[in-house]
Amino acid sequence: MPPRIQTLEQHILETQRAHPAASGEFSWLLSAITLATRIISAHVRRAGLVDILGETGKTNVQGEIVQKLDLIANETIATCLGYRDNVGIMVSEEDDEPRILKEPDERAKYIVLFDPLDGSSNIDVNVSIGTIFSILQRRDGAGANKVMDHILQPGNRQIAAGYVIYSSSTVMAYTTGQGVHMFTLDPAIGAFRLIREHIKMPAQGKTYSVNEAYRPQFPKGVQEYLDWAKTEQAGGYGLRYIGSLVADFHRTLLTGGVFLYPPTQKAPKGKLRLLYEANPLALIAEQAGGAATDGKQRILDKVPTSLHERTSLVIGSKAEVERVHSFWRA
Ligand code: AHM
Ligand code: MG
Repeated sequence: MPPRIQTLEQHILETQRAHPAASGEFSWLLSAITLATRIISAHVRRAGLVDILGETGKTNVQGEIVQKLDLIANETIATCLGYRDNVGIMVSEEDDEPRILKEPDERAKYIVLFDPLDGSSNIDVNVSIGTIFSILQRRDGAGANKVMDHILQPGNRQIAAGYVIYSSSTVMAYTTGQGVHMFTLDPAIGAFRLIREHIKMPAQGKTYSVNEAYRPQFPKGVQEYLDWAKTEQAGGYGLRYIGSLVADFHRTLLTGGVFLYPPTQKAPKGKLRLLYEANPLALIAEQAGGAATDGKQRILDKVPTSLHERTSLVIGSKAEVERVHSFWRA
């Protein structure tokens, strides 16, 4: 018999079948995300041929320059999710405020948070970029400030998370808390095909990934770790830094090592966003046997206090994260 082709949608349905209480609602929601990322991938592949490269001339709520593809990706995801009646709220890194599709209720129980195009400063130079998503369920007994109560939940309450990397191929990794599974978009059939199930991040790995140009701005302990990594005693670490979180994380997930974005003088709380970047990747890291902290505590235990909250991030192989902490504790 020829080898079996298993698409992402089949994989989700089969995983759900193992849980008789599952209603299929969740796979309906995830199919909106996979559709959106297939559309974004098609745009990315044609960038340069049509007028979608470059800046829009606008800055987002975080003061960052908005690229044309940022906007396309944001609206694509919003449109695809907008047709799913079980999504109550959408929260995007590119939007000032949450988009409330429906007051979350028994039916519209999902809250989807996403970074539509991570690493977008790399778009114009053909470096890998990605989409990151996190899914929460509405919170029972939310208080007066209901919308924010539904959104500002710690990462350990995520019911799913994932990312798509638009690179030499388009790859999606996702978890629903039962391991991490990876799919490659087959352009011939327009579907994500299963390539690896239950991915395990190597327990250690001799790669550190950090924007070392900020070294003088890092806390002393981080500087000491970076000094140690270059010693003979450390045993030959290499540095890899793409400057696209999804790409740096994808490499770390597959080959081990550690990615760091510590606090700097310019970004004393770190640069990366807790809700759309750190939380989803932390869930994936942990599900693959890795670890993720902000230098002080587990990322997944952080209770967010605002929508676009930033955090420092140390993520990767367990032993390497611990090694960083042996030099630095925030
Ligand atoms: P973005 O979401 O606006 O693209 O910003 C996040 C990106 C990450 O992908 C990457 O890890 C980081 O910014 C790079 O920052 P720096 O250029 O300071 O090294
Ligand atoms: Mg980002």
